[in-house]
Amino acid sequence: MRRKLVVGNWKMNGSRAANATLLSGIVSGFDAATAEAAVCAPAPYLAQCEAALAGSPIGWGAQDVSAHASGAYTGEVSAQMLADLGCRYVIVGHSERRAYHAESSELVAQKAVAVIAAGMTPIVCVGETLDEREAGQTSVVVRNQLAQVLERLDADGLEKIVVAYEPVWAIGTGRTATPEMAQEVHARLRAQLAEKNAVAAGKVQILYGGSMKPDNAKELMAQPDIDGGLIGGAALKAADFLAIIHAAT
Ligand code: 3PY
Repeated sequence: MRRKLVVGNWKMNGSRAANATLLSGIVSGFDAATAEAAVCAPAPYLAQCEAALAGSPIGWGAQDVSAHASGAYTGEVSAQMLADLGCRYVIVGHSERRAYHAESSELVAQKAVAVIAAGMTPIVCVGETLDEREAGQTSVVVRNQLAQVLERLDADGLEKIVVAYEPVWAIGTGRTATPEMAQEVHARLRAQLAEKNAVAAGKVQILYGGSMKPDNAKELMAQPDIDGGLIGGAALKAADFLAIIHAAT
């Protein structure tokens, strides 16, 4: 039985003062019996997350990572550095990175492998644009994005990833896939994982992302292959984030 996982993707938001309020609100209202939870903060605030969340079951993580281990890569942050800061998760391949930083699925796969090698869990994002959906390409697009990661993993590695399906047209737009639309893609992603290893596929958490909010979270997470959410804007208010976690029960 897979536990639900709710991860806040803060994107490039926050300040020390705002994070302190947000983190203490989440910690005081979180009930570990409901679901697993984590926040993915901008890199400069990871140490603040470590301090605020130490001793709490809530995990923290980063929103990106270098595919390289170390060396002359100015501005980059390695997986080992994130592991050193206590990160449990690293988001890789968010559509904003694919779109604004031209990240290919191959690079995303290399990042996922680096994260696993450093002992953390990559949250591998896949998703189609509106044009791709309207052209009937959704299945092909998300399959190809995930395939690059799966090629590099054995059954052991497969169990160490989380997948997030985030239709690009639903990110930051207020539009959400219907629970049925999301479930259809999640089921296909799980079938793709099962082609590699059926037992491991049954354990992988597949999150939905893209304008998940307190008022649509329950319906989405009630679907058999939706194992939680990767939350954007609603993760910036403790009450909303906690309401989404609560909806996972
Ligand atoms: C959103 O919901 O806006 C996201 O991109 C979550 O990652």
